[in-house]
Amino acid sequence: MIRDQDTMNALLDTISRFVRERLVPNEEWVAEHDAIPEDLVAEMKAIGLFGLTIPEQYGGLGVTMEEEALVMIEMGKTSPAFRSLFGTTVGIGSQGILMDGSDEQKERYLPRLASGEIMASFALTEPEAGSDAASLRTSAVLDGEDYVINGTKRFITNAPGAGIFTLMARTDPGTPGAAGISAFIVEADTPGISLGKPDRKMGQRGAHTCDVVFEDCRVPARNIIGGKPGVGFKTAMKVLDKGRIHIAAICVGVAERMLNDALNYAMERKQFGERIADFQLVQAMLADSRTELYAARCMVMDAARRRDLGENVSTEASCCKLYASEMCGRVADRAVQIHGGAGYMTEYGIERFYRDVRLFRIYEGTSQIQQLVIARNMIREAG
Ligand code: COS
Repeated sequence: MIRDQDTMNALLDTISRFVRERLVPNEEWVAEHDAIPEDLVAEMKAIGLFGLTIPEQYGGLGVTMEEEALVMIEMGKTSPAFRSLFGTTVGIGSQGILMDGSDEQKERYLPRLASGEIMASFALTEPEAGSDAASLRTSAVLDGEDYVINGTKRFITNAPGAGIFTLMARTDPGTPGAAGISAFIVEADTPGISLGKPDRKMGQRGAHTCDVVFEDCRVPARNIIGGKPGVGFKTAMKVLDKGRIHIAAICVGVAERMLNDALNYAMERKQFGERIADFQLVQAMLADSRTELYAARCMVMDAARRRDLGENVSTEASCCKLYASEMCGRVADRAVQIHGGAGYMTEYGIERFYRDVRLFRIYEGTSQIQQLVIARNMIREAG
């Protein structure tokens, strides 16, 4: 749902210009220095990117899912590390508070997230609990007015800069699986929290992940999201349903960028006396990419609109994440292929995207987890 077409067009125009004029020229610098320049961070805040999904009453832009998808497609047209900087704050880090939090929790945290004063991270994954998220072991034991938290969270995006964590921990050790899990808002400066050393990754340099270790970390019981223990896994799953549409939209944007780069290269590069764009085998790669991209875009927009209408889009979100991330991987592969030897060379930039997009098929649920969610939902509905 688009609330006001003129306002939306103006926002998309601003973001598109920002991406073209400010982010694209800095892609190499970011990859080389593994950091995003402070002036760009300030500009992202000024545009409102950190508050994109946070309701206007808390100082955000309060975009709908359809609007969010359109913004993410634009943001996708540059290095994914830029999106990652605000992605956890507008996405998986904040949405649990928005969906299930109390009014007091919303008032306390959302305005500071919306302004970019603090960032939010989502702490679900553990060394022994990745795809099988419900097996997480981090414990939260009630002691007076507080829960005492112990455990390690792994590969936590934006943890080094986070002001708060949306943390999933087991409050009921006697209940295995999902029902014993609660979601907490944990302030990052709480004593007992330490960060692991920064992870060294295949790609997305400039986006930072690390372990977050909780040792006898005391968190007030009132920081359980919505004040309800035992429903944290469901909160996490609802957050991920939305996050999967967001990631799929990013995949569409990055694929558009890579395909555009490949097309431009194919129209300039000459071999056998002709532009390589005029060779049918190259055209096949361009055409297949365009077709798959169009399909992914249609899927994302449809799922986003349905979600805005209040439908349960768990299946559609997984379909989008599965298809768009796999599509993005295929487009990256073809884009490198069209560039030939240049595709393998750092200076052309396309090999960087090839490495960057590999993550999309893994995080916020691997392709295999999406397949599992889709098939399970089908079976449940048929039964
Ligand atoms: N929305 C709301 N509730 C949901 C839900 C959703 N999308 N998906 C599951 N639930 C509920 C279920 O209804 C169930 O509740 P009841 O027992 O009351 O019925 C509960 O959550 C447990 O669900 P389920 O039995 O399906 O859990 P499983 O452990 O079998 O598996 C998967 C769940 C595999 C789908 C889940 O662990 C998953 O998504 N894993 C990937 C995790 C991930 O994406 N990690 C990335 C980290 S963030 S980068």
